[in-house]
Amino acid sequence: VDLEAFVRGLPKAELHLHIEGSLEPELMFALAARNGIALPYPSVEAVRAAYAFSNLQDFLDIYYAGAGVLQTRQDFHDLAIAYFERAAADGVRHAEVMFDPQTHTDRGVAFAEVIEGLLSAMAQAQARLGLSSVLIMSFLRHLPQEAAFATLDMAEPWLDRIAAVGLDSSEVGHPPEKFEAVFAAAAAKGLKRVAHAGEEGPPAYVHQALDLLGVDRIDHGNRALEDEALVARLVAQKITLTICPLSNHKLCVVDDLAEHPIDRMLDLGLKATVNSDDPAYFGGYVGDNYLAVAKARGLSREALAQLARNSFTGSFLPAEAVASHL
Ligand code: ES4
Ligand code: ZN
Repeated sequence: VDLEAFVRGLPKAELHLHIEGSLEPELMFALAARNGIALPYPSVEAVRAAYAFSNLQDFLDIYYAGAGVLQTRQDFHDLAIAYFERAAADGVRHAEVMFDPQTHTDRGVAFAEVIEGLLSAMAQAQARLGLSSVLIMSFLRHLPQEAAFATLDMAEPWLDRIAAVGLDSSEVGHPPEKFEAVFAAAAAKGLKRVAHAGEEGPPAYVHQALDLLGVDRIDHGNRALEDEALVARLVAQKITLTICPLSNHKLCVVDDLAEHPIDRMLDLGLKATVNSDDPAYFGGYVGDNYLAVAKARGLSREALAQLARNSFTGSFLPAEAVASHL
């Protein structure tokens, strides 16, 4: 079989996906029309042309503006079901979906609208596509910790439907230590923890995420490679890294996909996985990410299979479910 069919045929989990980042320009225009919102772009093509980023903040400014078309639970349902259909077509059997409540509640959209729309799409994905999923509620790190606490309070009625909390948005200047107390509160409520660290921020932020936030996984973690002792620690503790090759390229975390360290990470014994991050903005879904990095780095099929296995062993699925996918 050709490489494309091989990648598609690998059962895989997606562990790093911002649902707001799966908003394709076509759906953005459809929702803008449905909700009577004017977009600052004349066409779908003009939106896509604006997706040229030189760093994380460049991207975030456009990403938060795009999310403004999401208003009702139907909008969140439509957004998520479109993602699940694409993911299923790529061989994704399980998805751990991040959402940013503050992006919506701060502009007057009720938390219930956001989460109920996502939950109804998740139930439909399970029933129609056989795709299981869990939610990761992510706090915006450029906002104060008190705002994260307010979000955790809002989520209280749905805590049994939320697997974990996460930490995203502008990394540099907003270290994990800023959120130590709210992560402790989330842990006390039985939630797992993940955090973006070492995407643009230094290795010290990865250490902090482990030491102060008690994370089960690191989102990105690329810059951990700069710190030999940290690599040894991540290997010893079997910490999964959710790597996003096309995102890394589009946000200039790597200059060239041909220099992506994914195979170096595997060779070092790190539990690397391949994910799409914000697929509508970075040029591809999870299958595209496997294929692009496989071609750029000449990855073996064994390496691709290892990455796919790591996605299940690094997931929040119970052990029996993990075993059923391996
Ligand atoms: C994100 Cl790539 C990335 N990094 C940090 N925060 C984010 N939110 C959405 N995508
Ligand atoms: Zn991300």
